[in-house]
Amino acid sequence: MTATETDCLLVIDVQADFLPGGALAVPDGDAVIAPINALGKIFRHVVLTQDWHPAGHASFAASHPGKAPFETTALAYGPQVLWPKHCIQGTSGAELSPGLALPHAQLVIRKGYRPGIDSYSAFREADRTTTTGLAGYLRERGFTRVFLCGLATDYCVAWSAVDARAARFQAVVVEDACRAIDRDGSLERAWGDMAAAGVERAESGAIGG
Ligand code: VGL
Ligand code: ZN
Repeated sequence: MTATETDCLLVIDVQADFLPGGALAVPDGDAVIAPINALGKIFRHVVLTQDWHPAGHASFAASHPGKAPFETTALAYGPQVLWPKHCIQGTSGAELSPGLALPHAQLVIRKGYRPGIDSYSAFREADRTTTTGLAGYLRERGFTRVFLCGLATDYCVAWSAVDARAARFQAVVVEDACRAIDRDGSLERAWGDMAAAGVERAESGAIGG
């Protein structure tokens, strides 16, 4: 696979809270940094996302008395997994990893900033109607394909990839540049959802410039 001028690398949520020692650490999460930096040397166009929640966000278990992290609750838009508090606006846990070597990244899109709505996807919030503006940005820039990497495979990467397809972009998940939370079969389910949506898979070593 060759990266072209109409391809954009989409780096999902490589933030302190998802890395070892963070509030919602993804197992082996820091293993994504080296392959992402290598991809950064291949892709001229890079967009980053940043999970960016206000304190007291509806996706936090602590916002729901009696609920524990990783339980599910019903919100107005449907079922919501409840998480430890993470990626709170302006905190060190929300910062992008200083290990990322992507000085040429062109946009950081923040998501999950509405108090009552989560947003795993970089394109569309969990109510499935509120958009982030990313599809319009990518289209106006002339991109037709996105390559996705980052954290976590089974949540923000998968939902972003599926929504990229819904917005009529080609979507390729770079498997070795992602890591998963993988609880209760979430990773297998996510790969099934992505396959059904027409998301492709690749290894970073198979992508050239
Ligand atoms: C994510 C759970 C909650 C992710 C974000 O980046 O995959 N997962 N917020
Ligand atoms: Zn979050």
